Amino acid sequence: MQLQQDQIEDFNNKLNDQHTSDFNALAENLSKKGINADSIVNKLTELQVATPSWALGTGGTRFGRFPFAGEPSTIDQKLEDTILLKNLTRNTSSISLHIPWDYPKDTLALKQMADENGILFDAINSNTFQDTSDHKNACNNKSYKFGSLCHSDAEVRDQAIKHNIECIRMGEELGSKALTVWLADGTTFPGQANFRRQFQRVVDSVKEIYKEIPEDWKLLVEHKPFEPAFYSSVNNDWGSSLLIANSVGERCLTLVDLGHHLPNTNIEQVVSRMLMQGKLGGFHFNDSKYADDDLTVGCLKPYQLFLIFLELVEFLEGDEINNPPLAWMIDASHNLKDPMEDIIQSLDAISIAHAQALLLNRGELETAQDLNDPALCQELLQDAYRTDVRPLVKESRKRSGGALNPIAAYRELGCRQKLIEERGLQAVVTGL
Ligand SMILES: [Mn+2]
Repeated sequence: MQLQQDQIEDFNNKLNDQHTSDFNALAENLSKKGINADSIVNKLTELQVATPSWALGTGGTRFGRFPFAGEPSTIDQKLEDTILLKNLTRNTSSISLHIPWDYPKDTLALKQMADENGILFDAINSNTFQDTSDHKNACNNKSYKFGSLCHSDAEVRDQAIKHNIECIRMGEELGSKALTVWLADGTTFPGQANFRRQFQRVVDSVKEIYKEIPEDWKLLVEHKPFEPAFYSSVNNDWGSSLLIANSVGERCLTLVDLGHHLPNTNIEQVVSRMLMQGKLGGFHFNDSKYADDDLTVGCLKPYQLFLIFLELVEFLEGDEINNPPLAWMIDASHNLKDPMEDIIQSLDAISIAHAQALLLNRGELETAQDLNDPALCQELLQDAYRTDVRPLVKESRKRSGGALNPIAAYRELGCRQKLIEERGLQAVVTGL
């Protein structure tokens, strides 16, 4: 389904008086602190976050899958949903594909449809963590049961390398500029494999893939401490990820997924370290309580998200950090909520944390840090965090043609109902 711009305008008209009054009041308060609200609004508009194709439908749980009606069952329908999200929020204008879940039948036609709607293709994701029934990621007809790029069998490694190269070629046709490699490689039991040999094989394999990366591309490596390698993952933490990136080459960078850390890891410090090394490639935003729960961004730890954004804003605003531009992506899974509403909430949480981080007076903080005044440092952080920045986020959406309240608009305009009418109650998304 396609939303017309006048549908969004009509929706906004009903909320506009209240919004204008909220925005003007906040802008006036901020100007007393020397902060220009318009400048923050522009920065919020500039930050575009990719929609992951696999999050447009319901994800599976360990015990089953409870599909949401009207899910996109083709790549064209996933693109349609991304266009809908773009029109409502104006904070997402690209889609991140996952191969072979999103194997396009006709890449040129898909690219044309995306071009016509102003949608770009973000990082393309390979998959060597499962044996698919169509064997589209398994040219040598080998199983990934005991790993892929780390495997003791050279033919399995060769197959995984070729799959990644195929993803690069597909991504080139679509205009993508990055390949993301997440490996489930590792061991489930102690002694099952040699840590050093497994790691070396992965580094050597990633080097082979890197040779095929076009000049204007990046190769992103994503770490994760476990699952399904419950005893040891080859790329288990930021340190291993950085080792791989440094061994492979300049355009091989690390990708931080907020759920891929052991509990209580100081993720904002990891972000700072990676930026300092010029090795942060991008993000997978989500939230979690226990592990890689892939919950809605900001639903549990909004203060952590704010602290991460302080590091990101230091990079975006400053000139001391020499790191390439970042790939901003959501990586979430939805079991209960309408996936579209969940992604809208995630985009909203990202914009809010970004706006809060932009409010921090960095000069005052630096002075307080130099004076060893932790109480004042906390006051400054929390003054920014506790400011209700929602009028700034709404203003950014309004100026760029989005809905002042995207979830309310999605519901009021009957979007899910229309998707069900078009696709049926039983439509099930491709993927896990
Ligand atoms: Mn991820």
